[in-house]
Amino acid sequence: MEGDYLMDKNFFWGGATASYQCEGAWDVDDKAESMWDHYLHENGMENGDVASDHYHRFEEDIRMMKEGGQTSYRFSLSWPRIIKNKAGEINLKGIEFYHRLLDACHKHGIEPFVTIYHWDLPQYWEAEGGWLNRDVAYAFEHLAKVCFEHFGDKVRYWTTFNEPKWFIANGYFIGNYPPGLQDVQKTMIGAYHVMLASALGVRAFREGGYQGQIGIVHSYTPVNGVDDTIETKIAMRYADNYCNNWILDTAALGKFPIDLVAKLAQDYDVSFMQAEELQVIKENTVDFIGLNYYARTLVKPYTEGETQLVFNHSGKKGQSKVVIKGWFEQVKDPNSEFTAWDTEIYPKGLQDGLLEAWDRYHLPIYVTENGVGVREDVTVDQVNDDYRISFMNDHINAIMNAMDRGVDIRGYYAWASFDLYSWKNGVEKRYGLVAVDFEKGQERKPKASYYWFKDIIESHGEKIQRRAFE
Ligand code: BGP
Repeated sequence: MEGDYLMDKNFFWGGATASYQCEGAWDVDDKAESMWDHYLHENGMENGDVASDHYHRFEEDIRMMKEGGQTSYRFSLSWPRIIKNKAGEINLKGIEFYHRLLDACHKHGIEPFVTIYHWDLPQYWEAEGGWLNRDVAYAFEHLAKVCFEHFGDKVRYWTTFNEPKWFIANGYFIGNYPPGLQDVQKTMIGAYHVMLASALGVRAFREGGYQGQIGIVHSYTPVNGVDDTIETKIAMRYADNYCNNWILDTAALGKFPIDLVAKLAQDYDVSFMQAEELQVIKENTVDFIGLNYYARTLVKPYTEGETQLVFNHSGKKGQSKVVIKGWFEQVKDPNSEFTAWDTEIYPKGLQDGLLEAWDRYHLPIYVTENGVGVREDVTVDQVNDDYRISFMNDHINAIMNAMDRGVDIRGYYAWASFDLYSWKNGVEKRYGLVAVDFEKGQERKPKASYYWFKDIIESHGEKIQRRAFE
């Protein structure tokens, strides 16, 4: 095939994490409670109180990134660790923690790639309605300013939000994440406030004249249809608007998809969209986009029945279902392989998605998460995760194929740098390049994939086994 593409030496290779999923230390050093702390404690569920104890072990974790040849680390800042209360008071102990973490990155030559919000809203804001409350968008703007002011000289790559689609749909429409609602009107309001908050963050970044660039991270599920009929094409557009366009169009082009707004306006109230705020969204688009890729969305036209949104958090195959009444139905490709959590393994979707995103937005792209979650026995000397190696190989190959066709891709982050807490799936769903033995004193041991990744990075991608998809 064309092009043995070598990544240039500025291409970022790394892993990603999120504050709630790895830091632990949930009530240490004056950290406030997050909505996830509250929700999981209230419901007596497995939680991230300790997680991977990254709060106390970040030095070791970052040293291992360096030793694994990695050049960048994507992580998020915990809002309730940084801001104490609704009045916006700063917790200096939280600020100092992130200074130590950033210093450790720089000491090891690791470029920090920082997410401002990865889902851990302070509970003091959730108690006021969370993302349904317009004030929260402006509180996010304050948080963003505090972060830029304190960390601006140590960070060159910022993103406002991780995956608006995922935490808004799960929290307000599907109901499997806090605050656990199933309400379309509220989903729309929450989605709007998040996209407004993102634009306010971009505006604060630009007005402050800080170094570097700012983007947004999206949970990208490129849409395919089961056939070429006009009905399927219509279903695909609905699915694309639901899954992707309301985030990427809005962040990159400065406007919500007009057909989506028109469709929703038929049955719901859209008067919460205010002209001055839409102007802020229009004027403050991102410098780049981050795409998290796990799988595509394969759809057929809606046939009958009520909306059904069932997610598999048990790791027992065959439970998930997505039907949105009047819009589309998600289907499973019988020829594909699926994980125990019903995630399709489909590397071609990443290539297709990158080409599509480039075509639509023409902005630099970072693949900000990609990985496979499985049960693993971590008591062995070394986890031989050949399935992860083949998964990563095939997805990096997809990236290289897209680069060969001219897409400007600037980094690849494995999810995750090390094993961590997987939201409603607990810690049994493992994604890390490094095994963490949660039972045995948080012991860290690199998996086979960690060494494989090191080899790939040192070869600048040359050792990826290439193949064309068509
Ligand atoms: C993304 C999130 C991550 C991470 C990952 C895997 O949506 O940004 O936080 O958790 O998915 O998902 P899960 O842990 O649910 O398997």
